[in-house]
Amino acid sequence: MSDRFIDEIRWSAASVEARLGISRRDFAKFCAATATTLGLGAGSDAAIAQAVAKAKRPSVIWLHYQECTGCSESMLRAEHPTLEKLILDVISLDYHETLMAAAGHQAEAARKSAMREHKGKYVLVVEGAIPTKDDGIYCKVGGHKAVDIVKECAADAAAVIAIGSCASWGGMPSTDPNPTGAAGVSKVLGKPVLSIPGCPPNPYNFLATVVHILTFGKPPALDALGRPLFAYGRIIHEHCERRAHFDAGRFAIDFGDDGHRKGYCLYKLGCKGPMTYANCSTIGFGDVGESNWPVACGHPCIGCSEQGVGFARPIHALAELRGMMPPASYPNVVEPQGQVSFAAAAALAAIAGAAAGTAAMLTKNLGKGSSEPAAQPKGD
Ligand code: FSX
Ligand code: SF4
Ligand code: F3S
Repeated sequence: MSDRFIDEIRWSAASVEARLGISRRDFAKFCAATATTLGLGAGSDAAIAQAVAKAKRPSVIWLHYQECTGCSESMLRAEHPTLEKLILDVISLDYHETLMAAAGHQAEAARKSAMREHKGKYVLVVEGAIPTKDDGIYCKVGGHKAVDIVKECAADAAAVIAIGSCASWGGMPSTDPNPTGAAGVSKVLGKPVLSIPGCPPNPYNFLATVVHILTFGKPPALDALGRPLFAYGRIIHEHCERRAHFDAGRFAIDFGDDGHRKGYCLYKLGCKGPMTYANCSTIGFGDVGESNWPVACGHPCIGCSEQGVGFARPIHALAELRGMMPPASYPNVVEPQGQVSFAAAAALAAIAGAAAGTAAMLTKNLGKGSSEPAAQPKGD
């Protein structure tokens, strides 16, 4: 931990303990973990500490439409800090239909008042898809159509965050034939928005994004779909703990078979990790320890965060590999003792430019026979 960070923690100790209600140690751990999640360099934990301890809490208006509230549930399972801490200390959650005590006219008044008082400064979070078919008639809150409320709230927001796959690109409600014309926020607004897809999304990706905005006054680097690159920059298959089994050609074929019990690759059970951009394997879910994500639990990834994959392709259909086939032509990594394979010898021979001679030399030097008939040097 950097000296600057320790000074920062000491300096803001009173503020942290009094305002956040968590110990300095827990606060330091939260800042360091967030900096790591964001992939930031040395010293950024100090910047995060300062921003979270001192920054004025941004007003957040959180809207819900076609969804299962799994995004909010996912947030409730976050422990560093808990959602309670997030609500009370890091952000000012002024409107959230599921969590707020107010109802009816009082709830509407809370939304209007937050929009008025924090005009141009509040963060709008949208959870759930928005029905657009038949002029958006299929979802109303307080007598107003979802599509109209989203546009109204987005007009004066400092930032718009689509949380979950439903809000990002339509998600499950947009599954063919999509009877309500369910669409994501960016489609409804006609402009890109910051998106945290996943069904549900990982709460730390949302937390880290909010903390980045608090700390640096701008969102983290995004891809063309508005997804933070720190979380969605690589496909799951690139950093999956079962990847070695994929490369070695070891697969589970049926649930509960020997390969499944041994933790082999789930590709042949339909895993969509090779088509899905997310950090599920590296960040885990729910604070129950490492390796808590679908593939680690023994179920193939269904691509819940990826448009065109999740809810669009049959769960157990094979994923497209796009140029990543398990290598079938490599020499074995471990040869049976006393044997040198024809493939290994031929590979070395090709490098030396003298296949037959090198194969013969190899077997001679090792003093061991080849398992395949090697070309013999021409004799008389
Ligand atoms: Fe549910 Fe959220 Fe899925 Fe959708 O997460 S977990 S259906 S992405 O909007 O509540
Ligand atoms: Fe992991 Fe799925 Fe790729 Fe196999 S196919 S290595 S289980 S992401
Ligand atoms: Fe979803 Fe696949 Fe991650 S199913 S939670 S994107 S492992």
